[in-house]
Amino acid sequence: MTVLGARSSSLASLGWSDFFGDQLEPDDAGLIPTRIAMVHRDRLSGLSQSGQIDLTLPPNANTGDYAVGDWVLVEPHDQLVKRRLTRKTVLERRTQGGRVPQLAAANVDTLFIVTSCNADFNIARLERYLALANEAGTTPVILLTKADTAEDAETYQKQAAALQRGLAVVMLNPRIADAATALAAWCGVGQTVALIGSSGVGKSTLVNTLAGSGQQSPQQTGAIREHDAKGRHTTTARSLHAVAGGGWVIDTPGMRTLQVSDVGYGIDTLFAEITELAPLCKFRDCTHVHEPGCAVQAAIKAGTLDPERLARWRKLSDENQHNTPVVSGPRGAKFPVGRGKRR
Ligand SMILES: Nc1nc2c(ncn2[C@@H]2O[C@H](COP(=O)(O)OP(=O)(O)OP(=O)(O)O)[C@@H](O)[C@H]2O)c(=O)[nH]1
Ligand SMILES: [Mg+2]
Ligand SMILES: [Zn+2]
Repeated sequence: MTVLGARSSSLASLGWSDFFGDQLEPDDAGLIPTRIAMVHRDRLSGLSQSGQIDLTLPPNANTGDYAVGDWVLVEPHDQLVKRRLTRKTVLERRTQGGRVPQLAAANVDTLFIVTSCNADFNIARLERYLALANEAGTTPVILLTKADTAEDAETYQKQAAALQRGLAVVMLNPRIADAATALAAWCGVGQTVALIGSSGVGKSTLVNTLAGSGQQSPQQTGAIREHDAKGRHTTTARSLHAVAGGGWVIDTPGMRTLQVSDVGYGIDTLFAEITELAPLCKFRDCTHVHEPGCAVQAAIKAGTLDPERLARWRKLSDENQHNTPVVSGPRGAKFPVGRGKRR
């Protein structure tokens, strides 16, 4: 099955940059830089300058160790993956009950968080995606689909735009070519975007539109259930696709739940208006609940901070703390392990 817009490309147009070039050692001469394009349960395929390659996994390696978008160095005679290069960004998530984070995509510049103007739209869930994007070091953009089926699409747009400072929100219909024009700024040559969101919001439909009419639609799409707007999990694997005249887009299967862990930085960025007030509280370890001299509670009283936003910040921060493994440092001090980036 060909899932990729087969085209021979320069390394730069595949998303290669000095960040990866600087990792090459003299011994690596002769190995082929290859971008992981599809991860299956038992095999990997990649894209190099000369096109698509089926890759051979090194002994004892697992396909789960690789993410779509990863850069690897490949032996030319047997397509063996010799080495994976350090990631610029990585999107990973913990599934409910799962201990090992699942890799969603790597080396992504922009994360398109896709939601529909219907029962799928959920502010607390969008905030989870935003925390994940911020933590990973990717720029989040919210894409609002199915405005054509809603009467009050602007209300959705307003609510989404209020979730984070400077957040771009784009209302579009993934079924028409205008959608590609609206997203062109993020899809330039060498740029990589990933799509994330619930099943049925139109991610694969958008991939097909971004791929352009010049090639066969790379992705299958599926109708949603009318009564609750839920999708049918049509996409089951992650894959990389060429955007017509531009960069690359990663399609992912619709998510049911998103647990956060190790996204402290992502939450601080998302809730900047709360993060900025905390240093003004009287107590350094203020929980912003009952303490005297609390700048956050003062802002609530003054009407400059939304109490519901504070409640959601608390819930997400608590969950993050609960899910983030800690190690004991010197004198028993606890600090979180790792930062979720560049691995
Ligand atoms: N009316 C309308 N329908 C849309 C729009 N965007 C997508 N659809 C339809 O929504 C359905 C689901 O689209 P998909 O692209 O398969 O959704 P997905 O997000 O890839 O879903 P999974 O692969 O299950 O995660 C398809 O029938 C699309 O034609 C839109 O803006 N308006
Ligand atoms: Mg899909
Ligand atoms: Zn406080």
